[in-house]
Amino acid sequence: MTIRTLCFLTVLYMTMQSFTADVIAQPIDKKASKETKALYKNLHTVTKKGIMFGHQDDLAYGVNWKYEPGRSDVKDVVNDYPAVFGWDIGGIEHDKKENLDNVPFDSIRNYIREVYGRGGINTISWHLDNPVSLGQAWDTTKAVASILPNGKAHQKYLLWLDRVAGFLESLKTDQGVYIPVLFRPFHELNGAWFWWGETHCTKEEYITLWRFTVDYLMNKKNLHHLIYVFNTNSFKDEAEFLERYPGNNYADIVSFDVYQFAAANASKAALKKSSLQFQEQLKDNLMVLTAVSKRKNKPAALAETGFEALPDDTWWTQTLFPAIKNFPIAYVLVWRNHGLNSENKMHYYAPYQGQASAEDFRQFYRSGKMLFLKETGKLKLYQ
Ligand code: BMA
Repeated sequence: MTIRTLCFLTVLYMTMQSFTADVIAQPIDKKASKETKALYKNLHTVTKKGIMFGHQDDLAYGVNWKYEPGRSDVKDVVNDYPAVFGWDIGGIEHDKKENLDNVPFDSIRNYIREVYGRGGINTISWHLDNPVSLGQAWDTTKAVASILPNGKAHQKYLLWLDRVAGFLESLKTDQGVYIPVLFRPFHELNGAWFWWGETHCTKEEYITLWRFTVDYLMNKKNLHHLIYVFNTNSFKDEAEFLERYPGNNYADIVSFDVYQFAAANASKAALKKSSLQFQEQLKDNLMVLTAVSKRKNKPAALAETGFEALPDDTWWTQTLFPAIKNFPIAYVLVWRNHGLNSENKMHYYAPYQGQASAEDFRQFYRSGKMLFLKETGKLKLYQ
């Protein structure tokens, strides 16, 4: 090979590399901030290192405590924080001071700043009330068509979006840098429990709502620090997963939620059976998700999972870990540690100090595959 050919091939190779990197790295928002673009690129590459662990409302409260600065049930167990922190802004649409789970929005903003400062990731969901009946997100009175352009409640929806935008706009550092957020609105879209769920609106209505929302936040409100997370509940096949996908120009991350359930006081045998069923469903869905993720060049995530009150003390190493470990997903997030709820039932998904699965969670932590904040803090996810 002549020197000229060699030079030509080297330049060609480098150009192709940078082209591939470019294609991988771009969020749907062409004007995404520098930090948002960097985070998005890193969500693609983090899978080479492992799977980030996430927890909803982690810094706000845990089982038997609330609002203790620096505390986290996860940290109490493994001496490290999660890498991903979930927050919910349900209630912001009414300009409330607190979200639907009574966490003050001012505190959420501060936690989000804290997480960013430590190199962690914030994700926001929105359990917004039903805009027609004003019942909660679980009130399935028909509403989607009404809030679309020309619908009766469209102006109300714009006001609600203005309030969402106001909160998102306020997520800045002291230096005025916008803190990137993985925004996951209208989640679990193929379920029947939310008013935006599959049985309560048509495919066209859902997609129009999604696209309208993204366009409004991005172009009307000029928010350029959002990474949009498309999210279903568990599904039977790829066709179901993608049925209401808004298109490659409208989603950055593909994800789904799935929980394990078992009867109260289930026997060991019943727990085993439920674990096997859960693993089968999870692996089957992750197979589809990661194939879609690869094809579309969009990072994948298990956006919510868990087994309420962790009745299985080896759930982390024997159920969750074996099911997820071989899949290239950016993160897995478990739901909130509320503690005793109004129905006198324990509602939590991460272990706390002394909880039966705590030792198993420490093993899960030590697997080397799961990434927590000490590790992701070093990865410089925003650069
Ligand atoms: C649900 C439960 C509810 C909560 C809602 C929004 O899964 O945890 O108690 O209000 O999420 O966080």
